[in-house]
Amino acid sequence: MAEIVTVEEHVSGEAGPALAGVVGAIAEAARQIERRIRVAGLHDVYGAYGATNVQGEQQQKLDVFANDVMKAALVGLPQVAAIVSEEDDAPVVFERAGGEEPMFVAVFDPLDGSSNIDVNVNVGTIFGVHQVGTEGVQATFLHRGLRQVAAGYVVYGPSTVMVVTTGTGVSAFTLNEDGVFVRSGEAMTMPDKGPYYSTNEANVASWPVVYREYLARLVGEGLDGQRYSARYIGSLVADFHRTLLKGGVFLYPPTEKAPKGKLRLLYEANPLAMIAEQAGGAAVNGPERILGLTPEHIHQRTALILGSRCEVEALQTAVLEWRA
Ligand code: P6P
Repeated sequence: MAEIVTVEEHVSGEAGPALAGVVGAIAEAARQIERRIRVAGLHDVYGAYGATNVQGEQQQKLDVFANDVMKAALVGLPQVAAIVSEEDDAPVVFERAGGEEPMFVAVFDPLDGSSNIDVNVNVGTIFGVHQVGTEGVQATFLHRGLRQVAAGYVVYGPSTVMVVTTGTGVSAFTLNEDGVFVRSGEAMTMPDKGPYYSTNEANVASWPVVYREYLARLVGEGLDGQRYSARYIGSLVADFHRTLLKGGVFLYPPTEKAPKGKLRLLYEANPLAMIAEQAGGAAVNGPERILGLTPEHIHQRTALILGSRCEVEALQTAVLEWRA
């Protein structure tokens, strides 16, 4: 019988009890989100909530539910100083007695890809955790992704899997019949190339030409002898999870509609970039490493190309030469 290690036990062993408490709270929220999603068709939780979020997007009822559940799980932890959510205009700073060491800020997209729920397609929760430094809580919101002390996501699918890193490798935890996230993978590494590219090809005509030429290479002769198939679920967490396990590249380049990129830096790109790098992959915005970007505001968007080192480095090289 394989040893049962929970996500809380694993993180505590890697990074101590305080950070394990934060990741454990996110796991508890994920359990509640999974229970609601699993029977979404039986309750009036499909469809729009009737409001728009700071992103200008129609909030789905489950977006609001997931956001409320994540906040409720984190607000009670003395080591959590504040949170940043895709669904909230501003950070939520908790009144803390102070003196608690260490203190953390959690940033998250509580339910990414939620419009897919109505058609029973995978969705996910994405999170990053930063430690409050001497600069104080407010400065923590604009930390570079390099300073994340933990990052990960939960993909709700045929099974519910939580993938986490605290900076010493990537591990996976599968939600079991008793509602416990049990370790199902450790020291996970991303294949160094192929076989999939993952992008919304309807946007190709509006990409900068260097991205169009790069995609034409993948579709045509391939890269370093690797030929490619297309896979695009339209749910970032699911597209990334496949890329982590099977290899290849996910691309969301700048488009005419989103010239600075569509995906959010703090709570989508940075957490997945940390997982990608910890698994031996890479993540860029085109020319630059995602984790090295300094955010200007909490809902900043970015272009995002991440996955296997071979494909991401080939794209980054092409963009740098194109710009030169
Ligand atoms: P498009 C879902 O709305 C999301 O934020 C990500 O999960 C996904 O990768 C992306 O947008 C899909 O965008 O423009 O291809 O529909």
